Amino acid sequence: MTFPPELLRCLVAAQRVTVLTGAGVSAESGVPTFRDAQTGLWAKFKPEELATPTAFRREPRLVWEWYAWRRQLVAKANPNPAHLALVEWEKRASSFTLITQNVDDLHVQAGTENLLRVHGSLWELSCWQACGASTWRDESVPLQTLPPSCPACRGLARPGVVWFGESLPTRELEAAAAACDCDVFLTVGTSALVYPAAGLVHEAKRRGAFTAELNLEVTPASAEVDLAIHGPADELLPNISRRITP
Ligand code: BV8
Ligand code: ZN
Repeated sequence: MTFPPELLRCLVAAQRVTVLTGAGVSAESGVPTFRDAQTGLWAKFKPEELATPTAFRREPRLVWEWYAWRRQLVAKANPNPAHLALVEWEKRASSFTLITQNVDDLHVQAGTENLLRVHGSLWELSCWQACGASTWRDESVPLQTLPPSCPACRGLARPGVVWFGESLPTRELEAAAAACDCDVFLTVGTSALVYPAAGLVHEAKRRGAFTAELNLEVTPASAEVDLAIHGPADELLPNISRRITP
């Protein structure tokens, strides 16, 4: 697999590298991407319809059954060469920030350190009643009770993810915006449809970064980036990482 010399030159020279990942990075781990996740029982639902506060308010049990189904899928998944290549790259880069839209925590499992999870995690929960209890981690599969309760007030718990129509966590969003000040911004395995995450690559380009997209298909970002390479992330990323690390 060959890469345009300009890409390798920019990556080798880059002091500050920022990478944005989406569901395509976890596809090879067996985690269905967000848009093709709906199989079997879930085929009749659209993710955008289930991943909302309105759906949860109306049918908390149904929404929790969807998340419980995704948790048991992700529980069987392991990081793939794409996740591991990003861990190696972080070790060698002067400054490296990984922004992920994924809620599967596979970047955490792989060992990425400077990670911004802008859409939360399937393995975290918070109190729907907002009793003040802080977010807690629960990796049990299956969950003890469905829907689960808040350990502090015994009220309804909710998945620790960001739903459509909800604002992204301020700390992560501000850090992600700051990471647009970089030499190279790479967007990997995302349909580039969901904002504000999808806007980051444009912000990085506006601030002078060399921008590249690694994705299986053309996306709305493809025409905007300096370089769009189409192929599987679990092949492209290890290949790039090998070529740029001494
Ligand atoms: C916000 C967590 C401010 C949950 C997710 C109306 C009202 C309110 C807001 C809006 C509105 N209209 C628009 C908006 C904004 C909205 C938005 O962007 N909507 C889109 C659909 C138009 N955004 C929001 O609501 C955000 N909040 O704006 O707050 C606000 C507040 C109040 C009121 C107004 C505004 C919140 C967005 C976060 C939503 N939560 N996830 C959960 O997971 O259950 S988003 C969800 O989709 C995923 O987390 C993922 O992050 C995101 C994008 O999906 P991708 O990761 O890109 O996956 P996808 O399947 O789409 O694509 C995979 C790609 O990989 C494909 O291109 C494929 O070709 C490629 N691929 C596959 N295999 C491989 C591969 N590539 C390489 N290698 C492979 N092997
Ligand atoms: Zn509570």
